[in-house]
Amino acid sequence: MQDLLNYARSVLRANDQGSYTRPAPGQYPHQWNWDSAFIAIGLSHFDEERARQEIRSLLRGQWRSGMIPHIIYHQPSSEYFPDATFWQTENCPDASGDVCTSGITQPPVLATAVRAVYERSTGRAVARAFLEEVFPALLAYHRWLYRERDPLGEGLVAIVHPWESGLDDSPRWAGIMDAITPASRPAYRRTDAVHVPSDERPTDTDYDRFVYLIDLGRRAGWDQRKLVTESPFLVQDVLFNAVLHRANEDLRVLAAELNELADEIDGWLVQTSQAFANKLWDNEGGRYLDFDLRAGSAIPEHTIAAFIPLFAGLPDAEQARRLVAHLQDPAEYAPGTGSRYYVPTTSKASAHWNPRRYWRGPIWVVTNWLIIQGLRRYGYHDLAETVRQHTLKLVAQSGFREYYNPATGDGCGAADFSWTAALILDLLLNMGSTSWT
Ligand code: 2M8
Repeated sequence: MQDLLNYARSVLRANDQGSYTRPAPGQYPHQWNWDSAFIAIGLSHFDEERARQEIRSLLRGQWRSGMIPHIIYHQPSSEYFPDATFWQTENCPDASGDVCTSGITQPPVLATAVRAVYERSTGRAVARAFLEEVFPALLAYHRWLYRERDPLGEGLVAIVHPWESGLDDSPRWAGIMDAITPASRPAYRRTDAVHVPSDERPTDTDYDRFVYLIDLGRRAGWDQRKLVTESPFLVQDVLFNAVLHRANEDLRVLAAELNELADEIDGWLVQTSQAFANKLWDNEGGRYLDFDLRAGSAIPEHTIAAFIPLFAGLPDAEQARRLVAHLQDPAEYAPGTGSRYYVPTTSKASAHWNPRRYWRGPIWVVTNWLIIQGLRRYGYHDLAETVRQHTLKLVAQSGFREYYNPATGDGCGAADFSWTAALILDLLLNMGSTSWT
């Protein structure tokens, strides 16, 4: 255990760029939104001030509208595509004037991370001052999400680009992406496959469509109303909304700490939980499904996203039982046919299942961590412990990689990965607990 802890800390130190932590050397030189939130959770175990710094540097990129972008470009780098200039966010009056950013967001884990950092802090006065400093920014972010991205006003936020989901080439997006014909799109050159074998990354066909959707945003001047009206990709994503709901629970606790009025947050909590029950729950299949707002129908793809509502306390006990049955089915996610470790990101029964390619099958420590927290919350402690042991075994065997082949345990993608290290620290030091302290 001590070796893994030291190794995890050394990976975070090596990726420390001064005020922010890059996800990995080479492949990801900038600051990513949800990576930094998870990194702050890891840092909070051994360097509280650096954890606060991680969050402050992310907030430097917050837009005047409240949006927190998915990438903050604190410094130029030719190693990553798209670079800072590609987004043309300078054409958007809402954009941050302070630092270059992308034009889209990512799963809003930040309030959850702030709560963890706040509650773990030993110096209470400093922690309190930090909370007072960042709380308005968190509230502005959540307000932006519900104001600009909930076109039906039903408590479900829509994403306009697969990168906003964090699970970029998830099979959930395949149908929509395949139907897009990227007739005209800017010229570009991928850099990701320089660092990582191309069969572990999204395909060129995926990238053409990722770029096409960025270009739509550029041409709309990142005007959210235009994007929501025009984007062929407009999805109420189960994972994104579950993470947001959990972040609202955490924001609610932080509001109470500061004696802030919380009626607005309470309203979001009620509305989102009703929408999960009435719209996203597929009673026949016993799981949650994303909703494609353009097509006006649910997306019938089975992936790990269906389990993330456990992390947010959204399912009732029976729904949780049905979700756990999928998780324990060797034909889908449990070790058995075609895999040896928990938890592949895509069901093995999916036509898109691929144990090496990015979000189409490999195990990610970040999704395992979310599932472990969810299982603990619902009292499935034995299964949570099994998933934790599998996760530790993968890193002990193959290092702190970006993702892992569930059939062999081999590491895939980038090496020395920050959120892998950060969340392994949390899994080692916060055993069995559902609270942050
Ligand atoms: C991956 O996404 C970026 C684009 O945002 C990429 O592939 O270039 C995803 O795994 C995403 O969830 C993650 O935040 C990011 C950095 O680790 O990499």
